[in-house]
Amino acid sequence: MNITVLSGGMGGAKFLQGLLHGLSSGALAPATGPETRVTVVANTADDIWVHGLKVCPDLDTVMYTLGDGIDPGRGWGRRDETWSAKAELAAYGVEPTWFGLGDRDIATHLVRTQLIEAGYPLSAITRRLCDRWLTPGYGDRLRLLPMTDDRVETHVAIADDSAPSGKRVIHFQEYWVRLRAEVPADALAFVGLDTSTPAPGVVEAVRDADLVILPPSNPVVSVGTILGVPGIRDALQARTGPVVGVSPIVGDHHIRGMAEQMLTSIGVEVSAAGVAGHFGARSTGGILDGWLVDTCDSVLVERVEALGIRCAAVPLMMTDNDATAAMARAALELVG
Ligand code: GDP
Ligand code: FO1
Ligand code: CA
Repeated sequence: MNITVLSGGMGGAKFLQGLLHGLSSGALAPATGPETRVTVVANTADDIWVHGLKVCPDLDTVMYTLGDGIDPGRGWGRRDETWSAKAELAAYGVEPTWFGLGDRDIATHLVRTQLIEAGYPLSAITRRLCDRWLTPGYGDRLRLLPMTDDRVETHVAIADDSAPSGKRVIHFQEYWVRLRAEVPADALAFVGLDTSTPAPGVVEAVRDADLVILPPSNPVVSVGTILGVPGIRDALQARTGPVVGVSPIVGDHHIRGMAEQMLTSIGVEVSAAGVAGHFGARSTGGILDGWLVDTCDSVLVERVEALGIRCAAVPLMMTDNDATAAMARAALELVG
């Protein structure tokens, strides 16, 4: 069985850990064959150039998490990290001081940046990095693809009364890391998205997989950006197999991150049903066949089904791999 997962960073990576655990432990066995392969199409609109290095947060969080190199507390960057280079940069007064690159993490960005400068596309570079992090443990059962090889960046317009227009546009990372998303996002700009093209293998992975899963990732700046790459939504529409999503909103709130602010900035109701409606039913031109909501949102099931999307209320907290694998199993059964 071939499964494709459209993933952001931490939320998507944690879901993938549980899915892969469920596949290897046999917990998902009846629904999936012995030879199940997972393709991850990851968001790259969080990417940022800092200190001359190309940093790809969502690709790296998925890669480090599934390769067991992640710092489990932070959910980004490397475990056993040191920060000497960061301290030296701060000593020089070099900005941005608010975006920390760990010494081990910097090696990843140096390899990526020098391969970009040598003319390699991000998809080939990601494969090269995954040879260290994923191939040993997963072989050809797991593939990590950037949504596009083209440069795409999410930028955020915020109020700034010192600016003539009263607004200022900053990189998503500055909004999230420096401002902790504590100010409203007046508007979002996905720089480069409209002219980007899907990376090699992405259209086939989205169109031809037996199942496509939207994990609990940020529906706007993680999944939304992947859907915004011209050709990916069409590939979903052309599918014969189902598309099932897991709500990242539980009890009308995000679990962490900034999904509430992002949904509000695009006028979508911050609820499991609001996000389902935003993605829409495939039968009405949207992308979903099935949608899982948390048990605390069971009152929303009939509202989601009225949209033409199959819906079930199951425990949706990814507290450990078994809990997450149970979510994956519920997703498979909902649309199986
Ligand atoms: P990314 O969007 O995958 O880069 O990761 P984020 O952490 O930014 O977003 C994860 C999204 O998934 C957020 O909207 C969270 O509310 C949501 N999320 C995080 N943990 C859980 C969980 O255990 N269960 C569910 N249902 N959603 C979660
Ligand atoms: N998040 C922070 O809150 N502070 C940081 O200094 C920071 C640095 C950083 C460096 C590399 C990287 O891959 C991720 C990093 N992140 C940091 C997390 C990043 O903002 C998130 O992973 C996503 O981009 C938001 O979904
Ligand atoms: Ca992200």
